[in-house]
Amino acid sequence: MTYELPELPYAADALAPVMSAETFEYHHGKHHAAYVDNANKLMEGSGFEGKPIEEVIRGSFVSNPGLFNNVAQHYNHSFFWNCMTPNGGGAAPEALQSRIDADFGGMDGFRTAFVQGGVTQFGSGWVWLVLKNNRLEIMKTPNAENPLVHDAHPLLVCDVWEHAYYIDYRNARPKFLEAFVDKLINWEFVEAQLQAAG
Ligand code: MN3
Repeated sequence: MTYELPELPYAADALAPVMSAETFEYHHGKHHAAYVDNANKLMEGSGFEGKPIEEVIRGSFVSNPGLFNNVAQHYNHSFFWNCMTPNGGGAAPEALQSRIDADFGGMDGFRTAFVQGGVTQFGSGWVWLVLKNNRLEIMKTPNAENPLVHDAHPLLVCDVWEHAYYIDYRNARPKFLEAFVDKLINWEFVEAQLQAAG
């Protein structure tokens, strides 16, 4: 078996009430698990066996959409769980904050741009903070797409598929995105991605 469903980096009820245990039961336990199962089935005989996940994602994007969708969704969800922490949000570490100040004019500017990116992603997809051409940018992607196929380094992501927020926020995607920024973001993880990308 190539891929395995990762354990959540916190208890399933640790982010409640911002993100409930019931949401994790379905989102991690059913949706993410299904992407892992499908990725493993589609990997067999694909020619991508044994390759690093980033290479599978970049290599299959055009040539093998079925494999791409499931492997990229496994990558995106694993990344998403790590972007959140109990009592998250608030201030970013100093090095990251200075980049946010330079490229968004401060944390309020980042918050507005990130929420707007997620709100305006029409249909299913993701909103990301990425490093591209040595600048921080907001990137929105449809379905399973991610920054790896757009020559960018992912630093932070929020899932804006309806399954990510419908249990806790019903149709209120903006409220979900605001709560994610204000209360869930694990800025230490985002900072570590910036250092690794730099
Ligand atoms: Mn999802």
